[in-house]
Amino acid sequence: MFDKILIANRGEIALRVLRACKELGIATVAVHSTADANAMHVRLADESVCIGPPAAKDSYLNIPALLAACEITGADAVHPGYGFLSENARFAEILAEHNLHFIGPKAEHIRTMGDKIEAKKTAKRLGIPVVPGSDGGVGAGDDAMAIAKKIGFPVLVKAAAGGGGRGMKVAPTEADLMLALSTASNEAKSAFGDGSVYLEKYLGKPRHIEIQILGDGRGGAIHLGERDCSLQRRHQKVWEEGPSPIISPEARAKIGETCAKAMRDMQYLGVGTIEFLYEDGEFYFIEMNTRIQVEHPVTEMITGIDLVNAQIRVAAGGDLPCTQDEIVVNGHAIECRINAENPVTFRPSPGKILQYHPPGGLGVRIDSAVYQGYVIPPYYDSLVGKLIVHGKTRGECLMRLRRALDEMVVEGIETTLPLFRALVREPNIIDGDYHIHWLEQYLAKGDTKAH
Ligand code: MV4
Repeated sequence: MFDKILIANRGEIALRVLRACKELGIATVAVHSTADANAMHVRLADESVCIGPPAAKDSYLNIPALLAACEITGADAVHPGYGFLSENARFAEILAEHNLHFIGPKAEHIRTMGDKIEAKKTAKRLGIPVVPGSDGGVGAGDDAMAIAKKIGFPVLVKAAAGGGGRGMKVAPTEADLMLALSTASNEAKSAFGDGSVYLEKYLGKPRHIEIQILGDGRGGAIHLGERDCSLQRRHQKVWEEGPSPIISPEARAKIGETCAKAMRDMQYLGVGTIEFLYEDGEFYFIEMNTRIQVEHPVTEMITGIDLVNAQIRVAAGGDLPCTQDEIVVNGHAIECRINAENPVTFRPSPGKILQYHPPGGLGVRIDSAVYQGYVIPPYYDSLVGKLIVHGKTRGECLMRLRRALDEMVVEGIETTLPLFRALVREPNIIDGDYHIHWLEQYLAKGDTKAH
C-alpha cells in the first residue's frame, strides 16, 4: 500500500480523496495554487505545497511543479481526481518514469479511450454495442456521402479528439453533410490539434446512461450498475441519479455484464465509466471515461462501495472490494450539482459565502469543500458542492431531496439551488420522464420557477 499520496486536484474532489486516504491510514499531500491557499483540503492535509499562480496551466496542470512537490514531500503516489491531468496518458507515463504511482488506469488504456475513434473500435471488438456509424475516421479521400447514406440521415459528425460534446456537428440531410464535416474538422483542428472526424447515426431523444466499472488490472472486473445523467445543460451534467428510472433489472444485468466482461478482457485497471445513449430499448456506446467521475457518489450511495478507496487499493495491487454477486443495488440516489451561478442565466457568481448551512439527516450527503467565509475563486469551475440524497425508493428519495434542498442555505453568492427546488417539483422529473434535451427545452421555456 502507498505511504503518502499527493492529491493533484482541488475543491470537493481533493477533499473526497483526502478522506479516503485518511481512512486508509495513508499520509496526504495537498497541492494548491496561490488562489486556493485557504482551501479546506489544504487545511486538512498532512502537508501542503503551493505549486503556482491561479491559472490551471501554471498550477494544477503544471507537471514539473507536481513532480517537484512529490520530490519535496516524498510522496510515492499521485491521485489526479477528475478533470486537469486525470486522463492525461503522458502524465501517467512521466510519473512511472519517476518511480511514482499514478492512481488510475494503465497509460495505454487512457490513451486508447481518449481517442474517440480508437475507443469505439475497441468497444466494438470487445462486444459492446455501439452507435451505427463509419468504421473509423472519415477523411477527405473517403466518400463521406456514401458512408452517411449507408448510416441514414440525420448523421452526427464527431471529432476523434473531442468528447463531452466538443467538436460535434449534426448533418440533418445530405445537403448539410459537407459543411458539417469541414466545420467539425476545422474546429477540432484548432481546439485539439487533431482534425480527424467520424460519423454516427444521430439519435434524436436518447437518455444518457453510464455504467460504472472497476477492474483490478489482472483480468478481474465488476460493474456497479448505472447512472442516468440525461439532465444536462451545454454538456454539463446537472442532476444524476441511479438506478435509472427506465432501466429494468434484466437490462441492467445484461449491459453491466457486457461491460464487465469487456473490462476483464482488457485487463483494465481502476475505475471507469462506459457512456451509452439509450433509445427504444437499445444501448449505444459513445465514450469511455478513465477517471473517477463527479457523480460517483450516486453509485456509492446505492451499492455501499467506496469507489475512491477501491481505486487506491487496486492501484496498489490490491483486490476488488467484492465479487459481482455481492454488488446489490439498494434503493435510489439523486445528485444535484450546486453551482455558484445565477439559476436562470447561469452567469458565474464567484465571491464570499456569507451564510452556509448544509442539510443533514438520514440519507443526505454533501460533498463540498466550501465553508462560511470561504471565497469561491473565479479561476476554476463554479461547483459549490454536490447534494446527494438516498432513499429506499425513488419516491422517498425525491421527498428527501425536496426537504434537503429547502433546508440548505448558501448566501453571499448566487447559486443554482432554486433551479433544483423547481426541478424536484416538476411532473416530468417526478415521473422520471425526460431525455438529454429535456433540461435545455425546460430552461428555454423561461417560465421556470427557478428564482
Ligand atoms: C450523440 C448524440 C446523438 N447521437 N451521438 C454529447 C457529448 C458526448 N457525450 C456525446 N454526445 C452526444 N452524442 C449520437 N450518435 C447526442 C449527444 C448529446 C448528449 C449526449 C449525452 C448527454 C447530453 C447530450 C447533449 C447533447 C448531445
